[in-house]
Amino acid sequence: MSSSELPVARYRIPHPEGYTQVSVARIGIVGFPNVGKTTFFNALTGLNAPTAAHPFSTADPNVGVAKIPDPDLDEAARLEGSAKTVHATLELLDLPAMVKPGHGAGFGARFLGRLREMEALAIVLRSFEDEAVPSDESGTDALAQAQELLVELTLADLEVFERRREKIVKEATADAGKKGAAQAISRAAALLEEGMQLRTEHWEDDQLVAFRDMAPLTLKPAVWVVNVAEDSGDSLDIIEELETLVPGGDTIVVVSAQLEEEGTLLSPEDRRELFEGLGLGQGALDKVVRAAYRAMNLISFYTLGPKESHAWTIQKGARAPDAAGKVHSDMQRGFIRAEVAPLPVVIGDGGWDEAKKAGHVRVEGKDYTVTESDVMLVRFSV
Ligand SMILES: Nc1nc2c(ncn2[C@@H]2O[C@H](COP(=O)(O)OP(=O)(O)OP(=O)(O)O)[C@@H](O)[C@H]2O)c(=O)[nH]1
Ligand SMILES: [Mg+2]
Repeated sequence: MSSSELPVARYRIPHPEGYTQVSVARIGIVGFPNVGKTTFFNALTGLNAPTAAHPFSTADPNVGVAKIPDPDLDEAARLEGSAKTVHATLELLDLPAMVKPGHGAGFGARFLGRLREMEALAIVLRSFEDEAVPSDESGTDALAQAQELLVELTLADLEVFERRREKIVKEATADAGKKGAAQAISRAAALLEEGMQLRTEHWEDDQLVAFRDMAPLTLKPAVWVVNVAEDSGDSLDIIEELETLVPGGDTIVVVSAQLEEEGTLLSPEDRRELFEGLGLGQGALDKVVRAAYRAMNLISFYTLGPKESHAWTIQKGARAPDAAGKVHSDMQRGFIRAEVAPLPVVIGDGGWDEAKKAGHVRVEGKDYTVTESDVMLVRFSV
């Protein structure tokens, strides 16, 4: 698996209006026909969108929500006796299949616009063999599919960048203020022409802003999902080979989408037993969701209490008042200070009050940068 330590911040186009404008994290699922995209979508969302053993069974996108697994939140809610537990979520979009080069016109290309609205991509590669599920439109060679999809995504971006380059280079001759943007767009177009993914390059914030309304697909962090047969276990060879092919910082996970979908029907205990028996550990869904979350540069912070224990999503680097604003706009407006302690410490102490007694709760002001797993109690006045 690619390292989670790699900087991912640069993939994100900075938002001029700041952190509070960050919407829900959205992931688009892409891949060739019959690779298990919808099966994977169902496994993540617990929904029951139709799947079929014939290609192009998905003609319209499916939309759903995946709950981020969070055993620490569950444990904290238990300690606080919370009436309700609210997990962080991801929004998923399951798209009609892309078409292999030379296989005619398909649905996929028509939906690339929808894909541009996503914060990250989950690219599904078929590695399972199954006579009942034709593979003519995809093949079962995950590496070949990855290579072809990298090309498709690059070409899709190139088309948009070439058009923009022509326009902005002209405009920049009359308007010196557009020179920087014209240069950035020209450089990006040249890289795409060479077949490079834009996320493999370093871009300054103002250059990323110049790309903003094109929402380049090759700038989005990707999670590569290798869909293997049920009895394959963790196929490490595929991961190693794929790592040489995909941009550094992308994540690779191996799943059996079918098994994961079946797993959603079992009790948590039975599911664990099944997965461990097959050498799949916790199952891959946790891995996928977490990887995507990390790739989008998002962190969780928590509010705990008897009414509700809640995991909130915010962009890395956000300050305490921005976090408070996620919970309630009044809390941001009237922010005075926040009491803060890491969730594992709170759990170790046996709850928030106990953590306070133990002297583990700090007081932070409005310049405090929220860190992963902070529990926050906001003091405010409006
Ligand atoms: N053996 C096996 N079959 C699978 C696996 N994942 C999906 N399938 C089957 O493959 C067929 C296609 O799955 P879908 O999830 O519909 O695939 P898709 O990529 O969404 O297909 P399109 O929407 O048509 O592009 C279905 O019959 C699934 O049951 C798997 O891991 N192993
Ligand atoms: Mg489908």
